[in-house]
Amino acid sequence: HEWNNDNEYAVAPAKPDLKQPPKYRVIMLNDDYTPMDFVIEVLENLFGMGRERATRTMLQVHTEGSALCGIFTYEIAEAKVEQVNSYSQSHGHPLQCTMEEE
Ligand code: NFA
Repeated sequence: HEWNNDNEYAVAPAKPDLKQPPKYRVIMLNDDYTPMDFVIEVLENLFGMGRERATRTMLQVHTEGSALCGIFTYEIAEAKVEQVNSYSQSHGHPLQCTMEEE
């Protein structure tokens, strides 16, 4: 049958590779110092949120300690984290994001 080819070696039948690439959550972390308006600006400009969603997400970080900013491939998630962290640092704020595999 299909495990026996003409060359007398047992070869597994090829199966279609339907695997999706792994995804990563980008999580924003609360701190005591970053101004709320700055956090909203970051969520709007780096995560494409509108003002209402950005405001709700900022408040969730503020009250719960963290919130989801988005779900991305590894490379995009890594770039978002780096952009948030370096932009915040360059403006003298401790705001940080991290990433975790879904
Ligand atoms: N906790 C910050 C403050 O009281 C606001 C903040 C929200 C910081 C979300 C970081 C993330 N100024």
